[in-house]
Amino acid sequence: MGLTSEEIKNIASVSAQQTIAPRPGGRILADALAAQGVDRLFCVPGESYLDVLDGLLEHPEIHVVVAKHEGAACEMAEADAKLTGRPGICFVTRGPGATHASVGVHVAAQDSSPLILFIGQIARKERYREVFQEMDYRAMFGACAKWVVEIDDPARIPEHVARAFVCAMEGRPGPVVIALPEDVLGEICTVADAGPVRPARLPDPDPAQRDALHRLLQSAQRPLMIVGGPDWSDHACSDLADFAAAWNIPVASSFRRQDLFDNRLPQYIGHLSLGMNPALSARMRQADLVLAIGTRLNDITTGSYKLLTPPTPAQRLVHVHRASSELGKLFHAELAIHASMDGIARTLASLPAPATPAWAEWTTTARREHETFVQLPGSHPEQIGVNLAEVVTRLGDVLEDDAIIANGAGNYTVWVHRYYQYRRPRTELAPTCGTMGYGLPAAVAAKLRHPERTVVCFAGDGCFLMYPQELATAVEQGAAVVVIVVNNGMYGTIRMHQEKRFPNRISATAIQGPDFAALARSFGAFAEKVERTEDFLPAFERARASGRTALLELATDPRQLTPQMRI
Ligand SMILES: Cc1ncc(C[n+]2csc(CCOP(=O)(O)OP(=O)(O)O)c2C)c(N)n1
Ligand SMILES: [Mg+2]
Repeated sequence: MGLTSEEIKNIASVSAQQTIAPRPGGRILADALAAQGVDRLFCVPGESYLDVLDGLLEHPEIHVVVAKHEGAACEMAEADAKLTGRPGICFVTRGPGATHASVGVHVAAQDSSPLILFIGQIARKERYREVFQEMDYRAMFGACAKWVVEIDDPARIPEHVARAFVCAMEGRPGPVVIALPEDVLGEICTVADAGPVRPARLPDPDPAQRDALHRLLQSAQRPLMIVGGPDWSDHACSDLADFAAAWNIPVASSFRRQDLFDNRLPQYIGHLSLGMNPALSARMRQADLVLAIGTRLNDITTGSYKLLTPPTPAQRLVHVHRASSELGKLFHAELAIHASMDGIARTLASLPAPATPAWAEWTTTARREHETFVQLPGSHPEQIGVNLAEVVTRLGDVLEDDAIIANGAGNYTVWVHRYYQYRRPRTELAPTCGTMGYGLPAAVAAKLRHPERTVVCFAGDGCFLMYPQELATAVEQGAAVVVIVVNNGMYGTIRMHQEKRFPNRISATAIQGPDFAALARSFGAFAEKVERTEDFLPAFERARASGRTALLELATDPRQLTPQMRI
C-alpha cells in the first residue's frame, strides 16, 4: 500500500551532520526498532536472524519475550497492538517459523490491528534455488498483508522499518511483513537512523457532514448505532457514551467489540454476533437509520448481510470509518464519513440533542430485550458439571472494571460474550476472525502490558490444546494470568454443526484431553479442577491470590452445546 506525500513527509531523518558509526544490519534494525519507541517484541529464535538478537542486547529497554510457538508469538504481538494501538512486533525464522506465524498475520488483517512480522530469510546469493527453508514471502503474504518487503540493502533498513510503522497504522490498520536476508543482517554499513514516525492525522467530519448527520438523526424514528473497528481511545469511547446518553440512542457492538460501550449503560442493547439475540436482529431490521461507527460491517455483524444488505440497505445508513477504502467498498451509505474515531465521537457529542427524542420507547424496549437475553438461565435438570452462565456472571461480579478478558474461538465464547459485561475499552481481547488458540497468547501479552490488572483467559479444551506450551512462556515471564479451561471433551462448535447436519453421527469432534490441572502444574503454574458451580469463585480467588500463572479446569456438560441447545 502506498503512502501519501503527507505521510512520507512525516518520515523524518536524522541530521546529516551526525557522526555515524558503521554497524551490521542486525544492529541497524535493533536501533531502528528502538527509534520507533518499541519496548517489547515477541519471537521464537532462529539462526536466520542472530544478528538482530545480538543487536537487541544493546537495547535493554526492549523486552524480548520468547514464545514457544511462532503462532502464539505472532498472536501475542497482535494482542499487544490491540492494547496499545501501536504495531505489535514479532520476529520469526524463515520457512517453518514464518508459516507458523502466518495465523497472527491473518488475525491482524481481519481484526485491523497494526503488526510487523519480521522474518529471517536466506542469504541473497542463495535465492531461487529452493535452498533450506527458502520461501517467497511476497507470494505467501501478498494477499493478506498491507505491505511485504524483502530488504536487500542494510542501508535501507531505517527507511523500510519507518515505512512499515506508518503503513501498519495508517488507514485501516493491519499487518506488514519484512523479510531479512541473513547476509543483509550481517553486512556492515554506515547509515543514519530514521526518527520516530506517526501516520498523517485523519480528517474530522466537516461542517457539511456534521449538518447532514444532524438532519438524519432529527428525522429518524428508530435509529440504531453500531460501534466497532479498531483504534478507539478512552476519550472517543467516553464521547460516544455521552452522545448515546444525550440522544438516548440504542447502541449495539459489532462482533467481539463489546468493550467499546459500557454494557451496563441503558443504551447498550447487545452484540451483533454469531448466535445473536433474535430480538436484536429484529431491531436491526426494523431500524430506519443505522449509524455504523468505525466498523467495516462484516458478515457476522450484519447477520450474513441479511440484516443490512449490500450494496444499498433498506435502512438509511451513515457509515463512518477511519479508512476511506472501507467506505463504499460494500455498502453505499447515504452519508459516508472518513474520520478518526476521536473526530467522529467529538462531533457526535457536540450535536445539540432534542429535549425528548422521538424513540424513547424504542430504546427502552431494545434494552429490556437485551436484559432478558442475558438473564441467567436455570440449569437443566440433567445438567452435570459447572453452569457456565453462572460462572461467567459471578466472575463479572467480582472483577474490576479494567480486568481484561481474552478468548479464542469455540462455543464456550457464546457464554462469555453473553454473560460477561464489558465496561471499558481494551478489556476484550477476542479474535473477530475466530482463531482458536488466541486466548492464552493474548492474555500473556495483556498481563505483560498491564501487570497490575487482572487478566483472565477463557479457552475451550480444543482451544487451549492449540498452544498449551505457552504456559511455559507465561511462567517464565511471571505473567500471572488466570486461564479458565472450559472442558466439555469435544470440539463443541463443530459437534453442534454436526448434530444439525448429521445427527448422531459423531466424526472427528471428540477430544481426549489431558489432566489439564496436572499439565499446568508441570509448567509450574497454580492449578485446580472445578466440578461444581459453587466451587468456582473460591477457586478463582485462590488462583488470583497465588500471584502465579494459574489454570482452572472447569468440567462442563458435554450435552449443553450452547445456552439454548442441548443434545
Ligand atoms: C485455528 C482454528 N482451527 C479450527 C477452527 C474451527 N473451529 C471453530 S470452533 C472449533 C471447536 C472449538 O473447540 P473448543 O475450544 O473445545 O470449544 P467448544 O466449542 O467445545 O466450546 C473449531 C475446531 C478454528 N476456528 N480455528
Ligand atoms: Mg470443547
